Amino acid sequence: MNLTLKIISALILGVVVGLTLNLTAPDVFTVLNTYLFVPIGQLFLSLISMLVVPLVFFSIILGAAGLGDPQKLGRIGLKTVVYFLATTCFAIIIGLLLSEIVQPGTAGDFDTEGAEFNAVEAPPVSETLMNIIPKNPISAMAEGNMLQIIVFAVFIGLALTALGEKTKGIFTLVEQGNDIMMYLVGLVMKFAPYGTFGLIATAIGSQGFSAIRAMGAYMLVVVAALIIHSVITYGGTVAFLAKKSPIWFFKNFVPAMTVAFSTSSSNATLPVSMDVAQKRLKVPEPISSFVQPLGATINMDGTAIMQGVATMFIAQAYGIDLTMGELVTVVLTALLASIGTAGVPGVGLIMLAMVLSSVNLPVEGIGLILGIDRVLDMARTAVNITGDAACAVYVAETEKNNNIKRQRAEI
Ligand code: DAS
Repeated sequence: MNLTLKIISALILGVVVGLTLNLTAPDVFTVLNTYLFVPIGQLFLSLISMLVVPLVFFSIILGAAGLGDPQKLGRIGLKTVVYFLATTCFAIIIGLLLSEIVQPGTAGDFDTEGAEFNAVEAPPVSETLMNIIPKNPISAMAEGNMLQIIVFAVFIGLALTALGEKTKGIFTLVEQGNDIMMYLVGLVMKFAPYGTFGLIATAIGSQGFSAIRAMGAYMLVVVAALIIHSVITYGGTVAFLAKKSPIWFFKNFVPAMTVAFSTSSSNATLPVSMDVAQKRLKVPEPISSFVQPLGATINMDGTAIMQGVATMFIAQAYGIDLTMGELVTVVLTALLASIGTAGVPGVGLIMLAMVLSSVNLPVEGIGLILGIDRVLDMARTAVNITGDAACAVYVAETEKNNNIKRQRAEI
């Protein structure tokens, strides 16, 4: 059985075991969860998280150097960022429209009196963007500050390109470092089915069927918006911008989506999503190494959808009508919040407080959706990294066409 099938089977088995034990034998679930599910799940999460910083560092250097001249890096950077911003805005609008049609916040009596949430002060996005230049690159790596690591690696990559032959030895070292990281990714991926099973059994089992049932309408709208956005935006990107088959894209990217689903972490999934994009979607390494780490850090369409739907759900639950001006504010702040969201579990919910505050909605309303967020985090993380891969496929295809046009012009 190939790895994809093994991972999907493990995912399904984890859901079935988690739900069944939670419903029929909660005590057995507690024991198995403590001594089996959590340990193997955390072991897998630690193994892939261990590779993220060195892999992003080496691959971004190669990406920036491999793209050659800064002009090409600038062109690809601009294409990538414009795509990220456009698709995130589109994602939020899908979430808002669907919430307006379905009205999930009016689907039941929600205990708004009892709802509470202690908002952790999220760093303002302006601060995040101002801090992207690392004062101390080593501490940026130690803290896992992905934006600062990316910026430092881009500078090194540009320097390697500028210095050319003089730094050939260093370039070779970086290439070998990246090869080592990608080899280790392959090794860790053999453990993915077991890790996926453990993570899913823990997450689904500890959530319980009751939480899933109670938040049915809200979950339905978020999941439906995630699917609509993936099919229309990413399917459309692959079909019309990259002129490839969407079925080919989603079928080949499933292993990465499954790992994202089970880990709920874009950062932790990055080694896998880059490996899958390069080997199965044939995205050239320099483009994959630039687009996907940047996307895992600032491009979170799935999170933006959750933030749009959650804002509408909470407004509806409190009987508050948002004006068109407030809806535009929600789109802008959810866009900024998804840029500021780190690629780790649950951060999207913390950034939601920023979106709610922007339209004076009660932040404690997050208490209504807290219980189900862990499950939804899996689905939105899978969408987050799929958007990065769709962008990489689009950029790779248009760059290939650019090169062909340039070669024809030179003949
Ligand atoms: N789980 C985050 C991620 O890694 C996103 C979120 O919390 O919404 O993409």
